[in-house]
Amino acid sequence: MPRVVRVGAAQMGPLQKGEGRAVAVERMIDLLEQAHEEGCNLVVYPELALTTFFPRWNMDDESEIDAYFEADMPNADTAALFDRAKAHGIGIHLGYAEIAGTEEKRRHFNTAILVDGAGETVGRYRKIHLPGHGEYDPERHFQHLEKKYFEIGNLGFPVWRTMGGIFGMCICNDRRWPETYRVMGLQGVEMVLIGFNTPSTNSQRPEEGAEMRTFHNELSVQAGAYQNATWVVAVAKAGVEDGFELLGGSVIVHPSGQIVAKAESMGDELIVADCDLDETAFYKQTIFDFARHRRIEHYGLITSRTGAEPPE
Ligand code: ING
Repeated sequence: MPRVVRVGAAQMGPLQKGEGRAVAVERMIDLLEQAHEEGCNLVVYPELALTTFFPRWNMDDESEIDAYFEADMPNADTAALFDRAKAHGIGIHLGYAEIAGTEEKRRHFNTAILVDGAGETVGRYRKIHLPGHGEYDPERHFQHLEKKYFEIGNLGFPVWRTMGGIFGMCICNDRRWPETYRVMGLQGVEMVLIGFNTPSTNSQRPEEGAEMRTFHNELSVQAGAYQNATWVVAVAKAGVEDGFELLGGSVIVHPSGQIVAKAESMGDELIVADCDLDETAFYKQTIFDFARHRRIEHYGLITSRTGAEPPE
């Protein structure tokens, strides 16, 4: 019996700074209803799906910053979405800014949550590869202050047995780093769920625009899928937020590395694919049979050295 998951990648269009969570949740529920009509078992929403991509703004006031974060998930703002998903028996993934810890020591993470079709929380992931910079940079034509607002994730790259397979998560910039997929690949992952908010241009090289960034997006997720014999679902928040454009191009990628579905718009758009998790087996048992082919005795630098050290 093939283990087919009908996945709905729920790309979202822009969320303006002035738009509250209710706007996002209402649109997410519309996408969920579309997914239900198309028979989806799982819906994947973007990174930071409930608010505008606020790391583009330089803020110093703690309450202004914390207004973008969620202390609980689900919560009063998202309960309707979680309840509707459970009622339809659909699993969901969504990214959000998480406040954790205690009043004395509040911790801030860029987080994703996975919930199964019974409404049970399967697990959480906290973004490890934080891009951008930690202080206001006047040289950039827009800010990318994830290193200012988030701590490095402290949950590693876990995978979970759920919904008939082995699922993992990562977030946005994580998808550019091969280590991300390999750690999950070494745990037998069969589907990696990714949300992203990717500016369409490079804040340090304005001539690097959407075409190159789309190429790098697809290169990264296709390589990650193929080299670890896993499905990858990568879902954008897209479009122009307060004058700043985010890349679209959400994709569903087969373990062969081929793109099987791709969003065409820059707005709210559901793309659907029947993902047979058993189609990972051929690659895991042949070309990427890690146990047979990997030579870890030669890989020491990967975990013993952080930055490149060229020869003298
Ligand atoms: N955004 C971007 C991403 O990794 C980025 C940042 C874009 C880094 C392009 C390097 C190159 O897609 C987030 N939120 O990580």
